[in-house]
Amino acid sequence: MDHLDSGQKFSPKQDFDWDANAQFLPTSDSKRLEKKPGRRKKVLIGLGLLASAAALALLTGMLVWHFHLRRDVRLKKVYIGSMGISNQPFTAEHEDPSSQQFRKLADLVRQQLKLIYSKNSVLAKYFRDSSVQAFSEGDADGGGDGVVAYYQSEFEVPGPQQTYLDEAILDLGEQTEGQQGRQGRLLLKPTDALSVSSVTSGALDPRMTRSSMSGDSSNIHVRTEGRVESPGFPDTSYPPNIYRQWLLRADPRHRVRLDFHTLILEDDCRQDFIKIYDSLVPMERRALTEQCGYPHDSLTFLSSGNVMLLTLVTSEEKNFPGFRAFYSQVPLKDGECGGTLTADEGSFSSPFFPANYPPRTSCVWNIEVPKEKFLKVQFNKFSVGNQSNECRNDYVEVNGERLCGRRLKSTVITSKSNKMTVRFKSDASYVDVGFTAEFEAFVPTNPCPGRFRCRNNLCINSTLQCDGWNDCGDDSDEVACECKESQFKCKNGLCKPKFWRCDSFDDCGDNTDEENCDKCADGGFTCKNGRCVSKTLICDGKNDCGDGSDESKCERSLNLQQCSPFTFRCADQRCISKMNPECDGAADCEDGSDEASCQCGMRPFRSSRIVGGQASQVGEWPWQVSLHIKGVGHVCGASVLNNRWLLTAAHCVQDSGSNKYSEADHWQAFLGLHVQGQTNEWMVNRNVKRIIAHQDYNPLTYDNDIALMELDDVVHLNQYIWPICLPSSTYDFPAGREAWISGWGTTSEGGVKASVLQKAAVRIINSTVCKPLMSDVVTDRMLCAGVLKGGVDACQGDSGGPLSVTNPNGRVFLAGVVSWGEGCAFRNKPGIYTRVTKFRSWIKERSGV
Ligand code: 4AZ
Repeated sequence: MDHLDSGQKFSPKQDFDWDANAQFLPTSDSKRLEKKPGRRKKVLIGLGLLASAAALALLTGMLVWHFHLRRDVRLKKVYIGSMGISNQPFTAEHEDPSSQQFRKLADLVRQQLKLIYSKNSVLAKYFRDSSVQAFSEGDADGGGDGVVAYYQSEFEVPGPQQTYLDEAILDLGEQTEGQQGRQGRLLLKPTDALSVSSVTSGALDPRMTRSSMSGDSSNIHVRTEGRVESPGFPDTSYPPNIYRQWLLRADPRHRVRLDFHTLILEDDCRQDFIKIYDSLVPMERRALTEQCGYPHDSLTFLSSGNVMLLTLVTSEEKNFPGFRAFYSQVPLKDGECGGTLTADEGSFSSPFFPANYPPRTSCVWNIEVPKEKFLKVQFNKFSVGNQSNECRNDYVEVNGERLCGRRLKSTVITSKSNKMTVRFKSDASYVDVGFTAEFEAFVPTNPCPGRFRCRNNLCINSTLQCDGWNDCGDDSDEVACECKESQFKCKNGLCKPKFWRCDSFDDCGDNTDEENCDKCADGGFTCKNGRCVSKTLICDGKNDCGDGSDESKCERSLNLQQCSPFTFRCADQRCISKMNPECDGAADCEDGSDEASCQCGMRPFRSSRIVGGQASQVGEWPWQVSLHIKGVGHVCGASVLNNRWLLTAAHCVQDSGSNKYSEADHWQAFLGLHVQGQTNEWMVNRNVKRIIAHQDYNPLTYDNDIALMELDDVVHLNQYIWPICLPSSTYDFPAGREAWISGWGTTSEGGVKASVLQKAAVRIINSTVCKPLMSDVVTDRMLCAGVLKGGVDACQGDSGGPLSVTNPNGRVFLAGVVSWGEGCAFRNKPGIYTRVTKFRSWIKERSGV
């Protein structure tokens, strides 16, 4: 950048320097001036005039520079676009930029662009040159056959005129886009041959134009399936400062399909991101998605036509593993979505669900049932565009009412006739997962035969009415209820089970179930041992309760005179009053031991079945292990503690009849595994050298259900194999805290085991709430977690696996080991886990970890 361009001349700093110069009089003069006042006046006047003249000259210079010279400082602006050409056939040679056909057509396109720009005074004045980047088969929307040209045009514009140029380019796109599909709109003299059906143009994403980046692009035909990966994947992180493009083309009348298998980038999209376009140039109007970080939504994308562009931009900052995606093509079919539905019930979904729907798609479902019936449609999953602009981009329309955005609860819409029309429409950019819907005919006088009808028209099992759970989603099954003896009445009138009082959860919705829980009088603190002390004594560094519980949850870490079961003990045996100080990023112990051994619990490179769960991402649970019995397959889960030791459940390693599960050589541990039976580059398996089940494990009660496994050889830790943090014996996992279960267990009780690693979110449940639910067989060495409403739980095959809890610092701690439960995912039957804090010293003693 030259000095004029930088504009620094007029920065406040320079003005200040100029003032400072004007003040610098020779110091010797000041004395003389004092002695001779007449002369001093003259000198002052002279100096004043001189200073004014200098200031005037400088000001004039500045104005001349600003209004004349600076005007001529021109900026280079690059715009990209596509042009639909209906009177040129597309041939395979047009894919090859070095072919004669490519160059010939590119020349015509450049001339055509010049002509288009010449008709606009702003564009004509500042236009420099155009180049054609690629051609593809004609846009189906833009007039069938023909060709689409993708180009880049360069302009040089004086700084202040930039916005006019941007507007002119935008108008150009809008003018012609309005006429898309109108064949043969001649913008060039007939002799110049091109018949342009559409022109779309726009500015390049500024993050793609950083001068420090090195660019590269590849042309891929997706007729044969294959994969694209970020450079270095999976062995190394992607390089810094790159701008990589993959131009993907399918056969005529096919779509490009791109499935991401792994995608782990930096969290900040300003630094690193991928962006996918429904085009061969990175035009914002055709952007399908932008992704960074560690996305959890569907990562399958489809183009509207037969091209797609994938781009990767990286910064010089931290670099992450990157991505791997599989490409393929799918034939474009007429009537791909929508249709006439005449059955009494059925279902339909957005095209390609659960993949993201393609752009520029519209579907119409006409549902018609016998005349005497009405219809209702229930949307279960629903994520269609964004809601902020009145459903103008992507939407579902039912009987004229538009729905869009993300809906977490089911939405039911009824019609007052036997017909219903459902339309789905996606625009040209930014796609989403879409929806699934079920429809049902009903007799108007009895919309929910044998079931309860919610206010939102959902039908639920009648037994669910007034049971304390919001089954309708709008609470309508829980209003106007007579509270039963086992229930209490919230202030808002809802009835909730008594055992939910004071469990740290706002079950009422108005928090009245959590009020007046303190046993101590006003101003009193209830110690863990039940004693009452003044609240002013909390965290004062003294053990006022007698059990230390008044000093256990302090913000600051005070060095305590006395240790207690609720305080953290540093390696030097001194105790501190801060809650959960280990690996929280602050050095609390004087000897630093609270932050030692913290190579755990991070999802590497991040700055950042199970019943009722969902598939996890590759590398999301790098401490998850699959324990196989040789010749049988997956039996239990386990967690990585370090490069040699695993932690699992003791009940996994008990002999059962002729099965000698207690013998190490029957086992094989798979680390870094994602899909059962599918190996990958980073997965390793190890034989087991030694099993140490807890000496007090009780096979009848499942008390002390914990075991260590030593691998026969160390593993190399990487982003897919990483230890989870072990909590100290005083670590607190409070009731209500979110925890995650993961495993390959069955996805329903007695069902089949999952092949892709599953995950589900549950919550820690207060032991006093949990014990009566589980017939009081939960011991202090067990921890309850689950979703009391039911539907989410660990199940057979998840045993031994982790219950992972993330601390505020982003580190993941092992709160529990999957142990047992009464069936799986039943209402009011939480999962029971081995409470790991109770075994911290046992683990240390037996394994050294
Ligand atoms: C099992 O059999 C098992 N719902 C594990 C967890 C649960 C039930 C059974 C908890 O491995």
